[in-house]
Amino acid sequence: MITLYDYWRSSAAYRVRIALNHLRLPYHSIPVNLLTGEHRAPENLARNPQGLVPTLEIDGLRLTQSLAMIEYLAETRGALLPPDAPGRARARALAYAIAMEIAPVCNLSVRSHVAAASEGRMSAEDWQRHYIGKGLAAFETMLAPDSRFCHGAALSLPDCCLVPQIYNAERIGIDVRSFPNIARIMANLSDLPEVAAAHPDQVKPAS
Ligand SMILES: N[C@@H](CCC(=O)N[C@@H](CS)C(=O)NCC(=O)O)C(=O)O
Repeated sequence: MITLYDYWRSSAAYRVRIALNHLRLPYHSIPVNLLTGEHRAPENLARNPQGLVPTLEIDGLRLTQSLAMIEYLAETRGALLPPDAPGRARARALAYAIAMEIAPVCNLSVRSHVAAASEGRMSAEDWQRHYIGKGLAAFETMLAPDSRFCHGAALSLPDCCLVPQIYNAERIGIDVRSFPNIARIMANLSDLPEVAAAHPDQVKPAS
Protein backbone atom coordinates (compact mmCIF):
# COMPACT_ATOMS: atom_id res chain seq x y z
CA MET A 1 0.00 0.00 0.00
CA ILE A 2 1.23 3.48 -0.90
CA THR A 3 0.47 6.23 1.63
CA LEU A 4 0.53 9.93 0.83
CA TYR A 5 0.52 12.39 3.72
CA ASP A 6 -1.39 15.05 1.93
CA TYR A 7 -3.06 18.42 2.26
CA TRP A 8 -5.74 19.09 -0.34
CA ARG A 9 -4.43 22.57 -1.18
CA SER A 10 -0.72 21.77 -0.96
CA SER A 11 0.80 22.32 -4.38
CA ALA A 12 3.67 19.95 -3.63
CA ALA A 13 1.20 17.20 -2.66
CA TYR A 14 -0.90 18.00 -5.74
CA ARG A 15 2.19 17.30 -7.91
CA VAL A 16 2.55 13.84 -6.38
CA ARG A 17 -1.18 13.08 -6.70
CA ILE A 18 -0.95 13.77 -10.46
CA ALA A 19 2.10 11.49 -10.78
CA LEU A 20 0.48 8.65 -8.80
CA ASN A 21 -2.75 8.95 -10.79
CA HIS A 22 -0.85 9.06 -14.08
CA LEU A 23 0.85 5.78 -13.19
CA ARG A 24 -2.51 4.37 -12.01
CA LEU A 25 -1.04 3.62 -8.60
CA PRO A 26 -3.73 3.37 -5.91
CA TYR A 27 -2.75 5.16 -2.69
CA HIS A 28 -4.09 5.87 0.73
CA SER A 29 -4.26 9.57 1.62
CA ILE A 30 -3.75 10.81 5.18
CA PRO A 31 -4.51 14.51 5.59
CA VAL A 32 -2.10 16.85 7.40
CA ASN A 33 -3.90 20.13 8.00
CA LEU A 34 -1.57 23.06 7.26
CA LEU A 35 -4.08 25.61 8.52
CA THR A 36 -4.16 24.12 12.01
CA GLY A 37 -0.37 23.60 12.10
CA GLU A 38 -0.46 19.80 11.98
CA HIS A 39 2.65 19.91 9.76
CA ARG A 40 4.66 21.28 12.73
CA ALA A 41 3.36 18.64 15.17
CA PRO A 42 5.71 15.87 16.38
CA GLU A 43 3.87 13.22 14.32
CA ASN A 44 4.59 15.05 11.07
CA LEU A 45 8.12 16.07 12.07
CA ALA A 46 8.87 12.39 12.72
CA ARG A 47 7.98 11.55 9.12
CA ASN A 48 9.05 14.83 7.50
CA PRO A 49 11.85 16.49 9.51
CA GLN A 50 11.42 19.77 7.61
CA GLY A 51 7.84 19.99 8.86
CA LEU A 52 6.39 20.02 5.36
CA VAL A 53 3.77 18.23 3.29
CA PRO A 54 3.83 15.85 1.43
CA THR A 55 5.48 12.65 2.63
CA LEU A 56 5.19 9.46 0.61
CA GLU A 57 5.45 5.94 2.01
CA ILE A 58 6.21 3.42 -0.71
CA ASP A 59 8.21 0.19 -1.03
CA GLY A 60 9.02 0.29 2.71
CA LEU A 61 10.54 3.77 2.27
CA ARG A 62 9.48 7.11 3.62
CA LEU A 63 10.22 9.82 1.06
CA THR A 64 10.19 13.59 1.47
CA GLN A 65 10.42 16.32 -1.21
CA SER A 66 7.85 16.03 -3.99
CA LEU A 67 10.34 16.07 -6.87
CA ALA A 68 12.36 13.28 -5.26
CA MET A 69 9.12 11.29 -4.94
CA ILE A 70 8.21 11.80 -8.60
CA GLU A 71 11.75 10.94 -9.71
CA TYR A 72 11.55 7.78 -7.58
CA LEU A 73 8.26 6.86 -9.27
CA ALA A 74 9.85 7.55 -12.67
CA GLU A 75 12.83 5.32 -11.85
CA THR A 76 10.83 2.46 -10.37
CA ARG A 77 7.53 2.59 -12.29
CA GLY A 78 8.49 4.30 -15.56
CA ALA A 79 7.06 7.28 -17.45
CA LEU A 80 7.13 10.84 -16.00
CA LEU A 81 10.58 11.61 -17.49
CA PRO A 82 11.64 11.61 -21.16
CA PRO A 83 13.64 8.58 -22.37
CA ASP A 84 16.63 10.64 -23.58
CA ALA A 85 19.19 12.49 -21.42
CA PRO A 86 18.78 15.88 -23.14
CA GLY A 87 15.00 15.53 -22.77
CA ARG A 88 15.35 14.68 -19.08
CA ALA A 89 17.60 17.69 -18.54
CA ARG A 90 15.03 19.96 -20.18
CA ALA A 91 12.10 18.42 -18.29
CA ARG A 92 13.97 18.88 -15.01
CA ALA A 93 14.89 22.48 -15.86
CA LEU A 94 11.21 23.24 -16.48
CA ALA A 95 10.16 21.52 -13.27
CA TYR A 96 12.84 23.29 -11.23
CA ALA A 97 11.84 26.67 -12.70
CA ILE A 98 8.55 26.19 -10.86
CA ALA A 99 9.43 24.02 -7.88
CA MET A 100 12.72 25.72 -6.97
CA GLU A 101 12.19 29.29 -8.15
CA ILE A 102 8.52 30.14 -7.72
CA ALA A 103 7.07 27.80 -5.11
CA PRO A 104 9.61 28.19 -2.27
CA VAL A 105 9.21 31.97 -2.03
CA CYS A 106 5.42 31.63 -2.02
CA ASN A 107 4.89 28.87 0.53
CA LEU A 108 2.76 29.43 3.60
CA SER A 109 5.56 30.16 6.08
CA VAL A 110 7.34 32.64 3.76
CA ARG A 111 4.27 34.62 2.74
CA SER A 112 2.94 34.74 6.30
CA HIS A 113 6.32 36.00 7.51
CA VAL A 114 6.45 38.69 4.81
CA ALA A 115 3.00 39.97 5.74
CA ALA A 116 3.84 39.99 9.47
CA ALA A 117 7.36 41.44 9.14
CA SER A 118 6.20 44.24 6.85
CA GLU A 119 3.39 45.01 9.32
CA GLY A 120 0.85 44.77 6.52
CA ARG A 121 2.67 46.99 4.02
CA MET A 122 3.14 43.92 1.82
CA SER A 123 0.20 41.51 1.73
CA ALA A 124 0.75 37.80 1.26
CA GLU A 125 -1.32 37.99 -1.95
CA ASP A 126 0.74 40.88 -3.46
CA TRP A 127 3.95 39.01 -2.63
CA GLN A 128 2.68 35.88 -4.37
CA ARG A 129 1.33 37.84 -7.35
CA HIS A 130 4.78 39.38 -7.87
CA TYR A 131 6.77 36.13 -7.73
CA ILE A 132 4.24 33.90 -9.50
CA GLY A 133 3.72 36.47 -12.28
CA LYS A 134 7.46 36.95 -12.79
CA GLY A 135 8.16 33.21 -12.62
CA LEU A 136 5.40 32.25 -15.05
CA ALA A 137 6.50 34.93 -17.53
CA ALA A 138 9.94 33.31 -17.61
CA PHE A 139 8.44 29.80 -17.74
CA GLU A 140 6.31 30.81 -20.73
CA THR A 141 9.44 31.62 -22.74
CA MET A 142 10.94 28.20 -21.95
CA LEU A 143 8.06 26.35 -23.67
CA ALA A 144 7.90 25.33 -27.32
CA PRO A 145 5.05 27.04 -29.21
CA ASP A 146 3.55 23.80 -30.52
CA SER A 147 4.03 21.24 -27.74
CA ARG A 148 1.06 19.39 -26.30
CA PHE A 149 2.56 19.26 -22.82
CA CYS A 150 5.55 20.99 -21.19
CA HIS A 151 7.98 18.62 -22.87
CA GLY A 152 6.56 16.99 -25.99
CA ALA A 153 3.45 14.83 -26.25
CA ALA A 154 3.65 12.87 -22.97
CA LEU A 155 2.85 14.09 -19.47
CA SER A 156 6.09 14.43 -17.50
CA LEU A 157 7.60 15.92 -14.34
CA PRO A 158 7.16 19.61 -15.28
CA ASP A 159 3.46 19.07 -16.02
CA CYS A 160 3.05 17.71 -12.48
CA CYS A 161 4.52 21.03 -11.28
CA LEU A 162 2.70 23.35 -13.68
CA VAL A 163 -0.86 22.28 -12.84
CA PRO A 164 -0.66 23.14 -9.10
CA GLN A 165 1.24 26.35 -9.84
CA ILE A 166 -1.54 27.52 -12.14
CA TYR A 167 -4.16 26.54 -9.55
CA ASN A 168 -2.36 28.86 -7.10
CA ALA A 169 -1.93 31.60 -9.70
CA GLU A 170 -5.64 31.62 -10.54
CA ARG A 171 -6.58 31.74 -6.86
CA ILE A 172 -4.81 35.09 -6.57
CA GLY A 173 -6.25 36.47 -9.79
CA ILE A 174 -3.48 35.87 -12.33
CA ASP A 175 -5.05 35.34 -15.77
CA VAL A 176 -3.29 32.42 -17.42
CA ARG A 177 -4.56 33.57 -20.84
CA SER A 178 -1.76 36.16 -20.85
CA PHE A 179 0.63 33.19 -21.26
CA PRO A 180 -0.44 31.42 -24.52
CA ASN A 181 1.89 28.42 -24.27
CA ILE A 182 0.97 27.80 -20.64
CA ALA A 183 -2.74 28.26 -21.43
CA ARG A 184 -2.61 25.74 -24.29
CA ILE A 185 -0.72 23.16 -22.23
CA MET A 186 -3.04 23.66 -19.26
CA ALA A 187 -6.08 23.07 -21.49
CA ASN A 188 -4.52 19.81 -22.71
CA LEU A 189 -3.61 18.74 -19.17
CA SER A 190 -7.04 19.58 -17.79
CA ASP A 191 -8.57 17.09 -20.24
CA LEU A 192 -6.68 14.20 -18.64
CA PRO A 193 -8.63 12.19 -16.04
CA GLU A 194 -5.52 11.67 -13.90
CA VAL A 195 -5.06 15.43 -13.66
CA ALA A 196 -8.74 16.12 -12.98
CA ALA A 197 -8.82 13.49 -10.22
CA ALA A 198 -5.88 15.16 -8.43
CA HIS A 199 -7.57 18.57 -8.26
CA PRO A 200 -7.92 19.94 -4.71
CA ASP A 201 -11.71 20.04 -4.99
CA GLN A 202 -11.70 16.29 -5.70
CA VAL A 203 -9.61 15.37 -2.65
CA LYS A 204 -10.79 17.97 -0.12
CA PRO A 205 -11.78 16.16 3.08
CA ALA A 206 -15.44 16.45 4.00
CA SER A 207 -15.70 18.97 6.84
N1 LIG B 1 10.19 21.43 -1.70
C1 LIG B 1 9.14 20.82 -0.93
C2 LIG B 1 8.12 21.88 -0.60
C3 LIG B 1 7.08 21.37 0.33
C4 LIG B 1 6.22 22.53 0.83
O1 LIG B 1 6.62 23.70 0.82
N2 LIG B 1 5.03 22.17 1.26
C5 LIG B 1 4.15 23.18 1.74
C6 LIG B 1 2.76 22.93 1.25
S1 LIG B 1 2.69 23.06 -0.50
C7 LIG B 1 4.18 23.17 3.23
O2 LIG B 1 4.23 22.12 3.84
N3 LIG B 1 4.16 24.38 3.82
C8 LIG B 1 4.19 24.53 5.21
C9 LIG B 1 4.76 25.85 5.59
O3 LIG B 1 5.08 26.66 4.72
O4 LIG B 1 4.87 26.06 6.80
C10 LIG B 1 8.49 19.69 -1.73
O5 LIG B 1 8.50 19.80 -2.96
O6 LIG B 1 8.01 18.70 -1.15
